[in-house]
Amino acid sequence: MRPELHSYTHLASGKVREIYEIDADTLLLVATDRISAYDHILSPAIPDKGRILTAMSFFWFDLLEVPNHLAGGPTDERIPAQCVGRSMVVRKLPMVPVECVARGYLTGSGMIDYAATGSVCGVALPSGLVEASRLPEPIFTPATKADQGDHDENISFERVVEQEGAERAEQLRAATLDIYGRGAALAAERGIILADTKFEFGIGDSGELVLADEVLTPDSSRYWEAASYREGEVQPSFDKQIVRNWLTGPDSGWDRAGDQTPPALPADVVDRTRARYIEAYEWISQKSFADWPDHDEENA
Ligand code: Q0Q
Repeated sequence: MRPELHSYTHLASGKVREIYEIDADTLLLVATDRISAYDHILSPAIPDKGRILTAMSFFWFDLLEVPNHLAGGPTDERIPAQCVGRSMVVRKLPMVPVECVARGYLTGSGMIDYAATGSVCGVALPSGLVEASRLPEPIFTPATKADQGDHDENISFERVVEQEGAERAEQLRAATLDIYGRGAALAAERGIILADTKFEFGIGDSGELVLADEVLTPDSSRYWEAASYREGEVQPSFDKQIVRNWLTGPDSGWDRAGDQTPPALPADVVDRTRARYIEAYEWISQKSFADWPDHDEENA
C-alpha cells in the first residue's frame, strides 16, 4: 500500500514541480504536467509532461554514472500512487546555492551579455559571434538563484570563488562542463542540440559534489532540433515552439507585451506539444515512453 501524498510535508513549489519531505533524510520531487512560457504558467497542463521529463532525468542519471541524489527508482514504494512515474525519491542534501549553467551555444541572457561586453559571466568570447553561434568550446556561466518569477542573475566565476571557495568553484565548473559535454555529445548523435543546461549540485557526506534536481530535461535545458539549426537566428524550441507560436500568433488574441493571462491552449496545441516531449525522450533515450511507469491504480 503506498502512502498518501498528504502524509508528506510540502516544502516548496517551483513553476512546474513540487518538493515534499518524506523523512529527515529523504525528499520527494514531483514533476507536474504544468508548462510555462513567457513567464506564465499556462493552461491546460500537458498530459504526461511530468512523466516524460522524469523519465528523461532517470535516463540521464543512469547513463552519466556520476554521484547523484537518487534514493530510489521510478516505482519506489514511498511514491504515492498518483505520483508514480513523475517523481524521484532523493537524498536530502545541503545544496550549493549556485545555478551551474553550461553553454555550448550563444543565446538568451548569454547573447545579451555578449552583445554588451563581448563576454558571458566574465568569459571573453571571440568577436563576430551571432545569435545561436556555436561556441568554440562550452563555457561555465553560473548564476544566482532568483526568487520564483524573477530571472536568475549571471555571475562571474570569481564571484563563485568568493562565495564557495576556489576548490569548490573549480569542482562545480569541471563537473558542469563534463556532464554537459557528455550529454550534448549523445544528444547530438540522436538529432538534438542541447544548446545549454542548468545543473544543481548538493554536497555528499564526504564533501563530494552530488548531481541533484532534474538533469538535462527540456525544462532545465534548451533543446533544438539539429536538422533545423541555422546560425544567426533565434532557434525554435524543440518542445515549446508550438505553444509559443500559438500564443504569439493571430488565433490566440493574446498580447505578450500586455499584462493579460494567456488564454487556454487549444487541444491540438496540447496534443502536438505532448508528442514533441515524447519525441525528445524517445530520440535521446532510444526507449519507448509507453514502457515508462504510470500512476499506480492498484495501490492507490
Ligand atoms: C532541492 N530544489 C529544487 C526544487 C522546488 C525542486 C531544493 N536532493 C535535494 C534537493 C534536490 N533536488 C533539494 N534539496 C535538498 N536535497 C531541490 C530547486 C524546488 C520544487 C522542486 N530545491
